[in-house]
Amino acid sequence: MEVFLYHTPELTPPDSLPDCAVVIDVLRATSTIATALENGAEAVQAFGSLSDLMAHSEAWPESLRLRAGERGGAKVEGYDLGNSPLDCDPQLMAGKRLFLSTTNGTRALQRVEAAPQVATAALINRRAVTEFLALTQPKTVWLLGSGWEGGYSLEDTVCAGAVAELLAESCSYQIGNDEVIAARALFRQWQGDLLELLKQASHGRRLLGLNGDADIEYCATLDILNLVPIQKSPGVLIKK
Ligand code: 3SL
Repeated sequence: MEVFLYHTPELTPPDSLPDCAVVIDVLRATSTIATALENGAEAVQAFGSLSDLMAHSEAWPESLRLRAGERGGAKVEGYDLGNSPLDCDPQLMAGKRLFLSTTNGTRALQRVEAAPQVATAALINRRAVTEFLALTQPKTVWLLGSGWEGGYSLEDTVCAGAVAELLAESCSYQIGNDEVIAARALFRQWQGDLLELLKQASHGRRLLGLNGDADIEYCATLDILNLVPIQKSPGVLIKK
């Protein structure tokens, strides 16, 4: 297994895909996806654009769907939910399909949706995703950060480092690029205070300004969910 890290979809090699892509958007899309599935959502269907989300979700029975839209950190007007994982409570999620569009995370998913295997990772389900990689041993793995509007995200990098660090404990793998080494070093430096790192990150500060303290605290917690969101058809993620 050879593991690469790309900080944003824009930095991935063009016209290329890995055997397994692991999309990361700690704040907050992949934390929300894992939480929604853990709490009973039938699936999460991700869309880059809000208009596509509206068009596709219209065909789904109203009683079985929830629309979640986020732009710039805020809930999109007229949607059932924004992108807070803490809104994904079991009563609301049970049996529903969550139609989700966010600023960066769902765009990152779109970039790799044609890969043979697509999963999502966040700090909250880091161990489950790592065990999945160690078990399935894909030949090439991309850890793909979502970033923010084409730029670097500290919180996605530390999560990639957390996966890469734990993976090294359970199997040997080849390091595909320098980004993996840097991410592991970042995780080693901050593993004792991930909450503080997330609060210092630029998107963490943006969310703090939007009263997102509780979300950040939740998203900074390692290994609390034991599931891997896996793509079953393009853009549609289910619980593994
Ligand atoms: O960019 C994204 O995809 C979102 O996760 C951003 S936010 O945390 O909902 O603001």
